[in-house]
Amino acid sequence: MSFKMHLLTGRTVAVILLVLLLLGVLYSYIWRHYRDGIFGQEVRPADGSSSRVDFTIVNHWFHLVASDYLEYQQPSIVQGRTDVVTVTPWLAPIVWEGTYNPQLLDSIYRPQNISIAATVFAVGKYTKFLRDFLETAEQHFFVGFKVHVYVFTDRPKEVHQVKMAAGRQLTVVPVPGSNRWQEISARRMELIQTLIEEKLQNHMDYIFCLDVDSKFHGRWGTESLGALVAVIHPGYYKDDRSKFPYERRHESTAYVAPGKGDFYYCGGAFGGLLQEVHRLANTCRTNFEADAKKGIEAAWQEESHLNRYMLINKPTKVLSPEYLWQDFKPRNPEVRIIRFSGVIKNYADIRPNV
Ligand code: 5GW
Ligand code: MN
Repeated sequence: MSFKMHLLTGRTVAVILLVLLLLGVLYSYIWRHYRDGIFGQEVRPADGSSSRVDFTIVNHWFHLVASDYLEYQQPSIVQGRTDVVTVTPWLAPIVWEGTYNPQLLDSIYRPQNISIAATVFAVGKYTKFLRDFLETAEQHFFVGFKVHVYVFTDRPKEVHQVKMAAGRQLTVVPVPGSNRWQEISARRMELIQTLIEEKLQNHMDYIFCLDVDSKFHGRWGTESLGALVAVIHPGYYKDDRSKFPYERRHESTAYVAPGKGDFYYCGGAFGGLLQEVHRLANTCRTNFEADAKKGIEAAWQEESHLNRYMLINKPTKVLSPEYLWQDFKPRNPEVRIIRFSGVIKNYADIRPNV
């Protein structure tokens, strides 16, 4: 033993110590990033054990902490809805009435103190839809949660003052008017991107981008939360993919080949985590602009780009057509509740002459 000790010269010892020190620094560096960056903020568990110093590493969408006290109906593993499909082939839930327990979900998300941003555009005569949209959002959209609605409009004076519950607020963002829908449409994604970059980062967790010509009729809440959230278009959900109105010209960046496509999603509602929606908005805007340079406008403008995006970047949660119906459509039996629906509008009356 003592013979071996002699072999450890002073230099060897120094090298070993240096390596150990480097490993220590590396370890604490990785741990800090692991804790703060990848897995989100520290959140205390919701089980009342707040005096303990420990914290649970929570990411809103995969670490779900339930209260020990809530009683709820036993979930079944063999009985459930059989009239609709409730999961995608890539295993994202498809949200239908009867597939989730709203009290349970709210009890999971409330202690996380999440905030939800909502954007809505009301350019030109579309301001007339704002009042109903905002009033019904108060009644049905994330009730009991922190909600910040951003109204983008060229007519700020026409924004109706709606009484909002505590923790909920509205911000009017002035934007230039336009007579061209193409411009309004292109700018929507750009404005969403800038809003996330300049105002929302570090303040909000989730964002939903919604059409203004619609009203809430039923709950839209925590069941809709996911990293990337898309809504099935009510007009095509029983159709073969060959009938989906995707952009079919190769020249467009929104091109979807025949024989491809999962669902047809609507442009009137989408959302998710800030970073995911930021990426979506950025991609769609860039593609929209690339098309415009070539003189191409996709079949359904940003809806086409959204569908192309969602084909490649699969949504982690899909909302059934309950989440965007159309008032003129009779309700189908599998749609047990209409939560959000587009109102019937007189196009000649509200749209600018193009
Ligand atoms: C829409 C179509 C043609 C010309 C202008 C518009 C338009 C849309 C407008 O003048 N002002 C406006 O604020 N928008 C925003 O874009 C609204 O938030 C609207 O809900 C959204 C999508 O347009 P929609 O609702 O007319 O499209 P559809 O497919 O729901 O009928
Ligand atoms: Mn609409």
